[in-house]
Amino acid sequence: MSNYPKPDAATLLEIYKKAALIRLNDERVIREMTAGKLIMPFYSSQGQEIIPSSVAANLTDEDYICTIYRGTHDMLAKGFPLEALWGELAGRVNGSCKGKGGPMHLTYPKKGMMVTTGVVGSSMPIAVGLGWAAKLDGKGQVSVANFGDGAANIGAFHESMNMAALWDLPVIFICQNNRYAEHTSFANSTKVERISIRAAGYGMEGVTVNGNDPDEMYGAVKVAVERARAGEGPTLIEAMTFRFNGHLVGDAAKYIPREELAAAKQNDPVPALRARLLAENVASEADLAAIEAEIKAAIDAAVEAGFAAELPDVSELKRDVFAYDLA
Ligand SMILES: Cc1ncc(C[n+]2csc(CCOP(=O)(O)OP(=O)(O)O)c2C)c(N)n1
Repeated sequence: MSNYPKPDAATLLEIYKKAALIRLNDERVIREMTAGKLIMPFYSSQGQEIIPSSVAANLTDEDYICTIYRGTHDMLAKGFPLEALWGELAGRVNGSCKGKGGPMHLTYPKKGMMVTTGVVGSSMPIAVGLGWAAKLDGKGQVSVANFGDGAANIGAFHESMNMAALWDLPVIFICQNNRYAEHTSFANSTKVERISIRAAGYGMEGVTVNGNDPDEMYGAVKVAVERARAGEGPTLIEAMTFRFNGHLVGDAAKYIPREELAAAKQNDPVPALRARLLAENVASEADLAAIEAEIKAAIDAAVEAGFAAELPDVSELKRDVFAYDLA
């Protein structure tokens, strides 16, 4: 692990800004839901913020990402505009999919955010297809597939890994191992101790890192991105983490032992990174407070714009479903 390139101070601060945005936004979504203003399924990513923030620090707008229903953190880290997000959550015309996609289908192709899918495991074959396209285009783009530990037991995982390895595709598989798939613990569903060892079975690089540690996470992704851009093929990164909330809002998560959850929250990666920035003099308390105030103001403005916009017209129902217009 220690051989990985470490993020410099400016990169570390960028990672924190994204992690703070994701956390504050997630909290705000849950608040609006609890107040009855948003009625939707929402899969909180609290606890997993450092993973996408460290991934995004290695990507450009031209690189592709695919993610799952628990993917608002991946999308925000890659630069999803807040107003387009809140328009979508509120089901309004100013949403990224004109309010027709909702929280489980966030998409913003202009910045490489290609798909958010509710079908477990399906982010991987789509990312492989995009990786293949990137290889044919020859512009050096990489394609990232995000998924959970449960998804690593689905057929699409194995097919995707095999094809990406066989064709040396520039794909990075990021398994966000948050220890629970819906209500099933990792130990109750998976025989191997580490998902990353499966990479060897397909002839690709595989590594397990502490996904809550920005040094390890940033460094592992940097190496994988360089390998992919150089035409040396895919990497599987298993990022160990923990989700702080139930599977979705409304699930009390009784299946997670209280001590396990308490220990994870004790090591909350967002305040930990904040404390580190202060300790290493990367930023002062005043700097961080100003950054957080700016983020909160941007979220406030996006929430307001989301709720103020109109609902899509019924005539929109059949639009944007196929490449050609059926309406
Ligand atoms: C193909 C398929 N099977 C089952 C489901 C129901 N389901 C939704 S989320 C989920 C758990 C997946 O857990 P994991 O891949 O670990 O991701 P996490 O939710 O922990 O981020 C299941 C079984 C589904 N959406 N799609």
